[in-house]
Amino acid sequence: MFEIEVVLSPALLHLAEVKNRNVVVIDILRATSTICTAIHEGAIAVRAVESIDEAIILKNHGYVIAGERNGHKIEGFDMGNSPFECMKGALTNKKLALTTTNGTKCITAAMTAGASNVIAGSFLNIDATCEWLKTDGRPVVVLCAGWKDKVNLEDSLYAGALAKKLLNNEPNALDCDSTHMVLDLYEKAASNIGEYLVKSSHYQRLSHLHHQEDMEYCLSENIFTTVVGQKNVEMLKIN
Ligand code: 3SL
Repeated sequence: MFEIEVVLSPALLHLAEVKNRNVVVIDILRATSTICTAIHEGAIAVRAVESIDEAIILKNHGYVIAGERNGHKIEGFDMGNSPFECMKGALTNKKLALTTTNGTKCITAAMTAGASNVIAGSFLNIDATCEWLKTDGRPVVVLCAGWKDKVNLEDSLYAGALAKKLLNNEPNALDCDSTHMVLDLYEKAASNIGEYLVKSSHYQRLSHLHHQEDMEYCLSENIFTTVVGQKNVEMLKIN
């Protein structure tokens, strides 16, 4: 039986056992989907940083800098947080420094908490990520980035999808109520996640900012098999 704990908000991370575990950080819309896409599209590494100032320092060390606050591209940055900006050779053989409202903070929090590996979760590579975690075999903590410490639907749904795959559809012996919750939620929404998410607050926020195409892309399953995890302070291709 695979050991798995879902942390529904970064505000709850201090309650989870993280040491010697693999932590999958999820910010489906859009940070971790963008990170996976950047690496898949040929970026050498993505450095997730918390502050705008840290990113600006990295620009002076040759990084392309990207980021958003509340969904808006940061003024003066090379890119926002759209996965499409990472495509068509934009990052080939380049290093990206990314700072976002929620997702990149969770990556640094998971690293600081002493995770064995920090993995970027996305629907885009969910099966490959699941296989990597099963092969590694360590217990898994799924950390949902949410929105400013609040729980959100899209990260919870991915947590449910991943838990279902990791548990081979056999959750009965599971001793974690948050994991049961996301499994039930996923069951309800799985037939059409995009439609289910229309009511969610971040879907609404990104719709107003005209990011529908990004959302459609971020909810696509298994369009590549690149698995992305942290080595030292950077996220890299790990398979
Ligand atoms: O909060 C985050 O990390 C972002 O992914 C939010 S946004 O989709 O870019 O607005």
